Amino acid sequence: MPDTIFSKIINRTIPARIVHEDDRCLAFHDISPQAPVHVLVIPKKPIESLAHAAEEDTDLLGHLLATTTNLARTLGLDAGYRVVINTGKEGGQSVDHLHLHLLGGRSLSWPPG
Ligand code: DGP
Repeated sequence: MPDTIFSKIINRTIPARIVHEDDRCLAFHDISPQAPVHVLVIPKKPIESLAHAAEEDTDLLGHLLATTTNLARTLGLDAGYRVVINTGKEGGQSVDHLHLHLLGGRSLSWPPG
């Protein structure tokens, strides 16, 4: 998988406002926030998209979700939040490194565009 902007954030080649890091994932504020809280949670393992996750990534996917909900708690999103994984071209994915969007801090409409 070719390098993406997110692998550069992982290896600190480019800066980001990091809110969480552990051995398997990194979370940082989105550069173009769509809500008062908009954080991206990414695996350190370079997985291109959710569609590219393999059976062996099942624990990692669970860890990403658990990390996201822990962050929602620590960021004070007690009234609710949304977790989005854009996948592929028609899914609106623009960076080819799996990422979870954590959005909150305002009332979110549905359905998305
Ligand atoms: P998606 O469209 O689902 O692939 O979302 C990619 C997100 O990544 C988008 O909301 C903007 C964010 N993003 C792109 N480049 C950067 C960057 O250099 N730094 C940060 N923090 N976020 C970025």
